[in-house]
Amino acid sequence: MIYDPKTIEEKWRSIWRDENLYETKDDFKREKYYVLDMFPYPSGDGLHVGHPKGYIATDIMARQKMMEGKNVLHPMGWDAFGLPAENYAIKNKIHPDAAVKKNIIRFKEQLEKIGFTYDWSREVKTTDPSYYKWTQWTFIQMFKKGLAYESFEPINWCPSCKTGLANEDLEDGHCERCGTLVEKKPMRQWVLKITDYAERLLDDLEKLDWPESIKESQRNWIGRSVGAEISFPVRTTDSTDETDGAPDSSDVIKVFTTRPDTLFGVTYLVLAPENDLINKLESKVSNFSEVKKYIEAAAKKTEIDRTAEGREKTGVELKGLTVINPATKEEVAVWVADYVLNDYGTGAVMAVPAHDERDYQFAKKYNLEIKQVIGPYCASTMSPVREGIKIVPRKMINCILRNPKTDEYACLKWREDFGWTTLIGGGIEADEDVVTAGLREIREESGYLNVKFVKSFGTCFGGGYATHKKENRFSSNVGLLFDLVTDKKEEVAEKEQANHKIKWLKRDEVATFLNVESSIYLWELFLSNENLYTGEGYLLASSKYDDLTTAEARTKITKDLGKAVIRYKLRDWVFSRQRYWGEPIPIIHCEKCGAVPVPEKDLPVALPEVEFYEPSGTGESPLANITDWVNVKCPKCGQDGKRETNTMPQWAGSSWYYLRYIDPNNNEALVDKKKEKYWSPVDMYVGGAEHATRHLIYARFWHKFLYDIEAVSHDEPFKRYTNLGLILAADGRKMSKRWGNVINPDDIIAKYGADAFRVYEMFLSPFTQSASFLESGVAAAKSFLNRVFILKDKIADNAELNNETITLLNQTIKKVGDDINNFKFNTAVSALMILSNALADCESIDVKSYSILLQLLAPLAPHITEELWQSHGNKESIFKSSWPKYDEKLLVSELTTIVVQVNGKMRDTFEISSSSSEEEIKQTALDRPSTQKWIEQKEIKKIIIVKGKVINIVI
Ligand code: ANZ
Ligand code: ZN
Repeated sequence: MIYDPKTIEEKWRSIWRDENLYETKDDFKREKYYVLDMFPYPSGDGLHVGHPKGYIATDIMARQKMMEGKNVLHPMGWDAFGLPAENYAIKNKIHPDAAVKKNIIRFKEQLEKIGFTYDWSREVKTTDPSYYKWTQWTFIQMFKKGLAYESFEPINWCPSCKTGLANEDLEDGHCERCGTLVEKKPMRQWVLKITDYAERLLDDLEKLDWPESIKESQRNWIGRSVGAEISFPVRTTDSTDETDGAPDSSDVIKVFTTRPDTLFGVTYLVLAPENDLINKLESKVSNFSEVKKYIEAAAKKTEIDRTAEGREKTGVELKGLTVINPATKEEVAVWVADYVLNDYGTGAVMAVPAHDERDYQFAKKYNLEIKQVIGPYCASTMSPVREGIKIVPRKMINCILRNPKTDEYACLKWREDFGWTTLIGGGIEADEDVVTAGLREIREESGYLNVKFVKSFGTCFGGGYATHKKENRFSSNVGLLFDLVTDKKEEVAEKEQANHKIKWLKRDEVATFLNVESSIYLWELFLSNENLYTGEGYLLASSKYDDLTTAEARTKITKDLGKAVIRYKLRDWVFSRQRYWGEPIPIIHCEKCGAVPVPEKDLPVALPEVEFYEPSGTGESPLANITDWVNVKCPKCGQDGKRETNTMPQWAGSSWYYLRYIDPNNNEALVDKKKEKYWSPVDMYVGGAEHATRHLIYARFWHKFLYDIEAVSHDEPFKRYTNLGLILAADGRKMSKRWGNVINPDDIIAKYGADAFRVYEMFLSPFTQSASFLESGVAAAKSFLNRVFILKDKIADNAELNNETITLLNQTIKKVGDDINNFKFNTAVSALMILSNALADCESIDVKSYSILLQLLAPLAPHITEELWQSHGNKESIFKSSWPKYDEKLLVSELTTIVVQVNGKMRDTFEISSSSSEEEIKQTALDRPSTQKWIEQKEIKKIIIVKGKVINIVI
């Protein structure tokens, strides 16, 4: 008999179906395993060979867990609402429901051929009224808890899809579906308060066995920022005001900052163009028409346009008013600029150009003051701070003395035993300002008398151990630039001369000459002329907060002058769509009672038939035109009311489908409590990485809400999750109709069989990596299966495997089990190839060993293994057999060969159990006459043993 997948595969699939082999029972006494795929959209194109990769992996897992005796749940269903299905339906002029039905039949046909273990009696479809009844029910529970609310904020609007979108639906400011640039459009919408769950969504990531990369993208999406809210009182600069410039107590501008430590460096404030305060302040703003024009222009820009790095910043000052910096009591100008967004923080920013990149660019452009209040810490590496010794603070100056005629710079070379090379500098004395100190130091150290102060360009802190004073120093170092006017100079004192010499260097020689960190930092600062420092350090020019670390200062300044707050980047979930093909939002609007939820007994609110389901584009859903559906009585007061006509987004139904598989036909509850408790959480979930900050955030939120209302018993839905890498076309591109590179699994299976297809997709690459699909690889997988098939001819009654092969068999049992659990299917396949080759090399093989090979291969290639299993005397399915166990003792090969050397020359060999000790190896070697012959009773000086390999006897 030859290996013919066609007859084998169809035969077994029909037997499995007849025997209900994959029916999952709620057998609460057995240990459960719930393995889940992200369910597909049944699109009109059907499956290509890339789609089943994850399904094959979970199927392998499911089959292996079945063989381990677990009660396995491995369901499948359809995510059939939403834009893809609707757009397909519009394009092909069929009702979305009819299109979905047709597409599902096609998908199922394709999936069936691959030989999956789905229990189709648990199939769910998000578009079934009996399913979306519970999507609507959950919405109503959220509404009752204040978590679903109506909002009129401007939202993302896709002009091509003609619907509002959530932030999660955007990719770089474009519609994730169609790629169109998204606009901001103010409109009424339903929003879910996912932000109430931000903290738990963030904290509970710790509990999850998920790839770190996915957790990290969720963390970034949630975007927790710890900071402070600080209030700046508004002051009108109109001096005729009788309050005479005193703060007008009614108006304050609140800002959110993550850097309250920079408060003393605030040189202006910025409001977002949409900030309501601007209109409130209208009467005080003397150039309001100019401001208004700017705001109108900003409204036309996208968020990406406004915030993209390196984009030219624009803004307009609000003339006629200032605010008071609560720390310095100084007046600060207020601007409106579109680099500030209205929906983050308070929509207002305290600008600190010396320490914030965006503010810096803005200040440069509009010539606003840049005031340094943080200095970096430059630790000395030549003489590091020593533990446990007191730290003496010092105020110092570092001078760059320039000869403008030659562009040369005076530096100091210190005595050999100090070894320093620095700028000119020293401590500031009690009665001195920095310039006086600089002039004095230059005179003392270089003798030059005629120098001119140019500017002070920045400060840094330094720290190190001062050997000559036996103390640690913490210094602030102000950088000053001086120009040499004439070279008139006096004699430098002997004491100074003994310590250091002046060296004049060219501009490009200085950097390599200097070796003290603070000098190097200041020199580079001087060269770059960029007084922007965004890092941590110590405070300066901040009165009583001077010399505090930035971290200490954040706490202190927040406490004294602000209020600690935590902000999240996560926004509430814009939950309504102005489209037809979605779950109707179960709300009735009543003039008297407002928004009233549909009574639970009236659920589901079924999606009515319409004549035209194309979006209107006006922001109204096509449902708005069906008057007899829209007009209903208010459930509360009985007066005339109107149904909500927005529908839910595509992500609604997919946020909880995994719960419905547990109890798909329940009409009384979303899921039965006992069943839920047994099956939850999902043990293994597999899907695409693109869902990291969409579905996987929404589902976690939805689930946590259900947990809070005690509808489910666990607070996280998916215990373990893994990404899958894409399968690309042979040309390295994604498979797509557009590129004409789609391969249909039906064709591959017709040619090579489903088992070869499955084995190939798993062998192709590590599971999480992408790789190109090559038909030649499927052919190779088929010939591997063929080798297993013909191996059966080697089975003999009294066959016994040699020790080496027994070891390999045990190793393979362990490896394949571990690999499947760790999603390393490619190495599981190669281990099985090695084993089958080793068996092929044997004279004959016993039926038991052959059966083990079949069992190990069964999850990957279920049809061929079932065929061979049952044709070798087994009456029941291979998937009802127990997963093979390995013998720990047999994992290392039993005997190893030891080489005996005498004085490094090989003289003998012998075999010994590989688990034997060094002492045993030594004794065995010495007892052997063939070894003794070479030792000749001489004294043994030393014995060296290389475990498992060599014993060297030195005489
Ligand atoms: C002053 C400051 C000084 C800031 C400094 C930073 C550095 P994250 O970390 O992303 O939360 N900011 C606050 N609200 C903003 C808004 N609506 N639009 C644009 N920018 C806004 O960012 C918080 C920082 O972003 C805040 O801290 C604020 O600038 C700015 F040396 O305040 B910072
Ligand atoms: Zn779109």
